[in-house]
Amino acid sequence: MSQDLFQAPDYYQLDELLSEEHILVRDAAREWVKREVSPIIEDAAQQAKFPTSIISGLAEIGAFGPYIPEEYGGAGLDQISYGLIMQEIERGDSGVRSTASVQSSLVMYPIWKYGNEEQKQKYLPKLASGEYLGCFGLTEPDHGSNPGGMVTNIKDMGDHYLLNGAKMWISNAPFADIAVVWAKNEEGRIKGLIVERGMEGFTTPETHNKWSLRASATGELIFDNVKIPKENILPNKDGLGAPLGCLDSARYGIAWGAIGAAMDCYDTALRYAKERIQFDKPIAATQLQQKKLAEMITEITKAQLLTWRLGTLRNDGKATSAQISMAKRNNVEMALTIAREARQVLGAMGITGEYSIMRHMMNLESVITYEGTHDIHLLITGLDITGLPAFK
Ligand code: TGC
Ligand code: FAD
Repeated sequence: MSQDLFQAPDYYQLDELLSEEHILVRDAAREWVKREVSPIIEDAAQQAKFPTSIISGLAEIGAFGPYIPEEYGGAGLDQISYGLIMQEIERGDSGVRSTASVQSSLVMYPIWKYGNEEQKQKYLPKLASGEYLGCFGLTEPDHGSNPGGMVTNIKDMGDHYLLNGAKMWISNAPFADIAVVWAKNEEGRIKGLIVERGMEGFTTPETHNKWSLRASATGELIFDNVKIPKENILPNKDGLGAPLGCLDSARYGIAWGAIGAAMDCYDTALRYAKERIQFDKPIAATQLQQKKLAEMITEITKAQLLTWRLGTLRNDGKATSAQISMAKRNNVEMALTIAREARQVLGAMGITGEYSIMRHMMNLESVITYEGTHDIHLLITGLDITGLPAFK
């Protein structure tokens, strides 16, 4: 990729809504992305390799457990800082943000919220420092949008559980040290458990040939009579609400992250349009390109306001799951639309790896599918405003 010249748009002076700490955290993440992610990310995506060299940097900017208390190795930040970190990382690449989201909201969060003190002490500091990487196994080959139908199961064998089943489409699976896995017990109740790499019967084959999130590793989790020690069960919450609670936190981070991808596409397209001369004038001087750019900044600004407000609601413990769904759905669609428009502003150059836009566009095709598809989030809003579930 050519030099990272990113300048963040702030059309409504939203920085005035941020505290000094928010700006410090955001700027540190922004600088780190420019320095450590932008120079290597295109290559990593082209080669379909997760860039392991950035793991310690992610830990240093607080991307692993931003809101987890410091006593467990987290950064102890608020929800706005968490969101801003996700925004800046996804400005670099959605796949890198995925790794941070999974580690923070889908692995550290359930251990913090549903684990006992021993589990928190054993795993959280190592996850915060990046010594351990984790993954989250909810989706199965036959149960994606409907995780409540899962067939992965545990059987009580007295001194341990026996785990059988398979999970699919799992971010970080191929190299994760631990997996937070959701499985049904003999009564059909969903339980969370920590599966460690090296346990006999546990394998994590990689999923190849993706056109999206190529810098993030995706794989399966296969459990063939895996013996799970009883102390690896998360004791403090069960039922489908337990994994869905983790998803609230991750979906919130994605709502911010998508703004980052959109800002990068807009900024790239604006700069290109001002520099590219056709018919003896910059294409930015044409009404058609101005329409695209003006609509992009309008949608980014609306998403920034929506998401900032959601962050303040989360800081006050007042955000609902349905409000989070609305923001995830709106912002990812907004980012994808902007990526497609921005790609066109660059003409043929837009399809090359010289610019980040096409990579963002392809990444966002996963982001609009995972953590609840675009349709599912619409149905969650529909349920919230009518009281009538339309899933089944
Ligand atoms: P339903 O009957 O509505 O609910 C079952 C129980 O869960 C509770 N609940 C929630 N709790 C916390 N947070 C939420 N967001 C919740 N939504 C529901 C609910 O109150 C109930 O509790 P209880 O005590 O009464 O049992 O469940 P349903 O089976 O009808 O399904 C509802 C639906 C479709 C909304 C849900 O299944 C859903 O969200 N499906 C989408 C699945 C999904 O998002 N999968 C994501 C997998 S992980 C992933 O994609 C990671 S990608 C990471 C990356 O790389 O960044
Ligand atoms: P399906 O559920 O089969 O849906 C197919 C289509 O049907 C979609 O358009 C959907 O919107 C629509 N649909 C489904 N139900 C309804 C309905 N009731 N009404 C109307 N339309 C409906 N999962 C994890 O557990 N952990 C991970 O780390 C993880 N990482 C991922 C990484 C990547 C790159 C990808 C692509 C996925 C990842 N996932 C992960 C899985 C992801 O959460 C699922 O793909 C997603 O929840 C959708 O499930 P599905 O793909 O089985 O689609």
